[in-house]
Amino acid sequence: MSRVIRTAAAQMGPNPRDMPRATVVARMIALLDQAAAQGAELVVFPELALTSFFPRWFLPDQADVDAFFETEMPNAATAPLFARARALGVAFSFGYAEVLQQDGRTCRYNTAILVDGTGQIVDHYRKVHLPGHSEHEPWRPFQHLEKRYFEPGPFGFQSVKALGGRIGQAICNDRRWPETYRELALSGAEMVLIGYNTPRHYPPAPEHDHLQDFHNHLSLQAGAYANGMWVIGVAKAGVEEGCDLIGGSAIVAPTGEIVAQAATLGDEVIVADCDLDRCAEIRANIFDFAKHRRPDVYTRLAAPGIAT
Ligand code: CDV
Repeated sequence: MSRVIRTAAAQMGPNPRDMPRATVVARMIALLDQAAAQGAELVVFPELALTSFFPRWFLPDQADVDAFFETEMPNAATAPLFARARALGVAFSFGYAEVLQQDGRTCRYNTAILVDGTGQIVDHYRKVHLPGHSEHEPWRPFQHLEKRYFEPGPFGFQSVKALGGRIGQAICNDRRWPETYRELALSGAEMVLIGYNTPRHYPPAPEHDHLQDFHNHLSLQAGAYANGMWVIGVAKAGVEEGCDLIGGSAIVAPTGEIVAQAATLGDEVIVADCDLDRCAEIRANIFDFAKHRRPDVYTRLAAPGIAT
């Protein structure tokens, strides 16, 4: 039986702060339709797809922060996306800011969900690696307050059975960490979906600004190759509220090769046939985990300490 998933990366252009969710969702439906017309069975949208990337602002009033969060999913704003995808029988994933009550307290996560072709949410991932800072730093041209507005996802990385294979998710900064891919691969993931919002300017190390596109693909390609799995990287791109976000959405094969890449910084669909059986090209050979991996000597990897 074929295990080819025709997969679309649905890159999105900027979401201005005052763009209503209904308008954003209408753009997502247009991208979904384009992808489905090309035969896609899975459409992957970016991190925090429904709103502007609000961690760039210091918002002293919690009500202003909460306006960017979703209290339930699906909800009135996203119901049309769920309905269209279900009618088309297409699976999809997207990121959003999630607030929920857990163990008697309010928790806020940077979340991504995977929805299967019947409209069921089959995976709920909460971002583990939150970049940035938690206090207002006025010296920056823009803030990166993920550590203020979210708490880290407590559940780590796991893949789920979906679309005839095993699919995992990660979000933006997670893609720079080798542990993300290895944890997912060890859970059996054959494909990893990763949305991102990456400013071209990195205030703490501006000398690396010219490397942002390189580091993006370096991370996605290395993660795919060293773990023998498909990686779908999807940007929210372009100039969003004066902040320049990189594009470069890419579908990466288990060999580390980019097989499709976005050419613009706006709403754009790219499609590739992702054969999950191609994972074996790597996993049955150079990265045959059972044969060659040496967890017995990787003792520092899961330990909290860092040698000084
Ligand atoms: N949304 C992100 O996680 N962005 C980070 C930036 C701050 C470096 C990233 O790793 O792309």
